[in-house]
Amino acid sequence: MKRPILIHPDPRLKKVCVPVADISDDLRTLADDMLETMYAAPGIGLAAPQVGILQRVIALDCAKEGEGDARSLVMFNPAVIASSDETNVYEEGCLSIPEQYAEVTRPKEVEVEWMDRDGNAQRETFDGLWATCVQHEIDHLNGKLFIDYLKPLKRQMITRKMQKLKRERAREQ
Ligand code: K1U
Ligand code: ZN
Repeated sequence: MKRPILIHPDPRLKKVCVPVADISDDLRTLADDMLETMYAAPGIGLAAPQVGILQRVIALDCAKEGEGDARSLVMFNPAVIASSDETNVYEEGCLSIPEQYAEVTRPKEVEVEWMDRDGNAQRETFDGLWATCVQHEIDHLNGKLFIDYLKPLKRQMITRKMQKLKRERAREQ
C-alpha cells in the first residue's frame, strides 16, 4: 500500500527515530509499503519518518535504469561504521522537499551495518550514488534534512517555498 509522504516543514521530520526491536510482520509490511511508495514517487530512497513512522527503517534502490537489475534494499537500524576521507558532491533532492535541489558534500564511501527483513545482520561498503543516498536516508532517521547542510538564507528560502506549497495543496483539498 502506498503511503502519503510528509512535506517539510513537519515536526515529525525533525525527530530522532527509535531503533526497531525484533522484525515483525508489521515491520515487513512497512518495508513493502515504503518500497511501493518510493518507486511510485518516483525516488531512489525513502526513510520511515517521511511516511510518519518514527522508527529506524530506510528503503533504497539507486540502480540506474538500463544499467543492470534494480536492487531494492530495506535496512532496519542502519548505521555508518566507517567513512572515507575522500568526499563527493552531489546535487540532492528529497521527496519531502519537492522540486528543490542543492549540492551537498558527503564522504564518498561509507561502510554500513544493518538488519535485513529476516533479522540477519548485514554489512556492506557503498560508493557513488548509493553512498550519497544511504547517508541522506540515515540523516532522516536523525531528524536531519539535506537543507540543514545549506547556508541559513538558502534553507529559509526553501522552507518558505514549502510552506507556500503546503498552503496551496491544503486549499485544493
Ligand atoms: O529521501 C528522499 O527524500 C528520497 C530522495 C533520495 C535522494 C536523492 C538524491 C540524493 C540523495 C538522496 C529522492 O529519491 S529524490 C528523487 C530522485 O532523486 C530521483 C527520482 C527519480 C529518478 C532518479 C532520482
Ligand atoms: Zn529526503
